[in-house]
Amino acid sequence: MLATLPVGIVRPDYDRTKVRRGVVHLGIGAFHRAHQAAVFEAALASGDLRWGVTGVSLRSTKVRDQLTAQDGLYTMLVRDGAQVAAQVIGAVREVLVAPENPAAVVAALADPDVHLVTLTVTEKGYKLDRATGRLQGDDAEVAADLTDLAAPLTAPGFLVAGLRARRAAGRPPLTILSCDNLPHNGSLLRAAVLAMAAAHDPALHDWIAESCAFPATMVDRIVPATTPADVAAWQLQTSLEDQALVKTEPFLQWVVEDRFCGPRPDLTALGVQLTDTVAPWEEAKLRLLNGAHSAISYLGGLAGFEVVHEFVALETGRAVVEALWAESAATLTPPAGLDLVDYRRALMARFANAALRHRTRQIAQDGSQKLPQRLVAPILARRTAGQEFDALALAVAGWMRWQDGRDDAGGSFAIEDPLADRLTCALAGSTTAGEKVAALLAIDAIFPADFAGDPVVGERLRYWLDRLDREGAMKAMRQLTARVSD
Ligand code: CS2
Repeated sequence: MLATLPVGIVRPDYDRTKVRRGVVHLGIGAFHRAHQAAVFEAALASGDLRWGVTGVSLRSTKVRDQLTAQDGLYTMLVRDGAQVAAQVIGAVREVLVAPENPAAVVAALADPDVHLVTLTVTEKGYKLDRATGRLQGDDAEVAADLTDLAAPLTAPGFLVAGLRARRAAGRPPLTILSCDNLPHNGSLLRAAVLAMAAAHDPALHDWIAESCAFPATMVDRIVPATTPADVAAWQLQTSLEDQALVKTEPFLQWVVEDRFCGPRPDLTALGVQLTDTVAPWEEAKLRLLNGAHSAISYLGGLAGFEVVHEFVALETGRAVVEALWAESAATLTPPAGLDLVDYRRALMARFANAALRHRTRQIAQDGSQKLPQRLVAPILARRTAGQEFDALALAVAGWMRWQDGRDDAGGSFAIEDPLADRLTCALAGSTTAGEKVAALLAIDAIFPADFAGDPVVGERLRYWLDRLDREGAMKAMRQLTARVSD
């Protein structure tokens, strides 16, 4: 691949044969390849060759097959409107497919050269019950891993098996960085790992608790799924067929709690922000960027918008996003260095980046896992402060309406959500907005009791769901934004 690369494309200029394996990444999707892997690539490019990545796919063979065929190399296209910058990334040395060879994953985690583990396993990959904060007892994979770790199935299971092997071999502990969009992701991951370890070996549990580090992180970069059209367009332009190509925006942010238990690259020099408190960064990003994303995905998806930039190109779309931001921003305590006015302005420009073609359907996936931190938490904060929350309520009602599996034009789609069956069951027999809201609010894995039991919340959700049911998303959004500008 490198030999035939057109000029002008940044490529690894370090000796790839000398790169060591310093990082194991669980969940090697497009996001990792355009975010953390790009940072480790910069570490390698700076001459620190300790930070090659072993990627692990917990399910499918796709990324492994694609990357193996290209010696681990892939193109990262950074698109900003009409401008494109291309970089070939060489940081990923290999990809393991966990179900094919779980022992290889455990061995990688136990490798003495490995000091960092990063994870993008999505919200559902932590296998934690939101209501109790415990491992999901009714999950078959969790149950299997709690019994036997010979061939783990879950991310916490693999981590515990790997740490057990490290400890048995007298190797140093690991710093394990959750890079998923969850508040307090470090402590959540730590809780999942410790619960899994406790079920197997109390001494291992104590060793992990005392010596491993689980820093909280906030990760931010918009990385839409690569489409066959992206691959074809790049091939037409360069004659290179890159099935593992990723596309992204110029923006990249990684805020990491400064709590490591071993070696790390010079993260500050690589643009990573090290801090004592990630929470306010995380909260601002979850409520503003991700909250607006979810609102756009449901309301926009219902109204027939295929991609995010088309939604914000419309005045009503932008006004809905601004109304939601006005509500959510007031619930935040921004950290020093974060100006919310600038942040919102920059965010709108990022959403408007037409070259990304970020699909609303992609963002709509796994809503049950995303709603609590993105939309429910700011509503709760506004209720405590006695403030209105119509934009946020419309967004949650949009998610409720989405569960019909049918958009406003009658087009049908599948609900992609780990709780899809539960959602369908809950809604069976409900016809009115009131019945649907009551049925969905009863799911405590999504809605905490103080939210579900708040009559004002129930009333606003019924109001907006009824509007969405009767008149469609476009009219409901116009109604919301007309009120806002009153
Ligand atoms: C999106 C995120 O799909 C989604 O839920 O909101 O993937 C979003 O693009 C990233 O968090 C941006 O950093």
